[in-house]
Amino acid sequence: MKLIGSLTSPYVRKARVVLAEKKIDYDFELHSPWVSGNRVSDVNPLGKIPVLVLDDNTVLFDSRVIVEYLDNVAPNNKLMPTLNRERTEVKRWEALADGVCDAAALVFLEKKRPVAQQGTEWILRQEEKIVRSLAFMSSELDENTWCMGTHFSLADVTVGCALGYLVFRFPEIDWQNNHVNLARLYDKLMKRTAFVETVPHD
Ligand code: GSF
Repeated sequence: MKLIGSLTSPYVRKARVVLAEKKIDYDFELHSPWVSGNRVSDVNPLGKIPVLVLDDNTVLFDSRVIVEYLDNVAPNNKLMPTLNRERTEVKRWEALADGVCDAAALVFLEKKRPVAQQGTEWILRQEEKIVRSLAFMSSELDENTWCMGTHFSLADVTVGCALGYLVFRFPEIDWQNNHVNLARLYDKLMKRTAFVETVPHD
């Protein structure tokens, strides 16, 4: 199988971390939807990465569909529970972490525009989502070892990628001191090979 994506996208990182945690071999093709002349929309009509191309040329997107597929394609190191209630809880963590990435990516893009054209209220609205979501994550994590309690799961992968994206694009956001338990979780995650090998960079 082949993963199409960039080295900066937190959603691509999520897929790469899952591939590594599941020890699945794949080809990685570097493409950014922001580079002119890119062919991402040839494979994904939404023009977004990540895209996973299966050996029979079936194309999968978005990252949530990709990681669920990957978790089920190999029986080892399960990242999503089978029980409906717990599975839903993991997916809620994922929705929250992806939502933080969505808001952060919007702010990043908005701030690339000329200052006079930037929507200050729009930026503030997105920043508030990030602040609230971090507080929610921290309160849900509480004193647990992992997001889901005692077991490492996809929830931790998604939170790690979201926090890593904030570290990468918004180092000025001091979530580490405001939420010490999230910082502890992040430090633990960053010791895993799958995270070390996928640290975002331009
Ligand atoms: C989000 C993918 C996305 O926005 C997912 O896969 O989970 N819900 C989707 N990817 C960005 C790349 S990133 O670095 O934020 C993307 O491809 N943006 C291009 C565009 O045209 O929006």
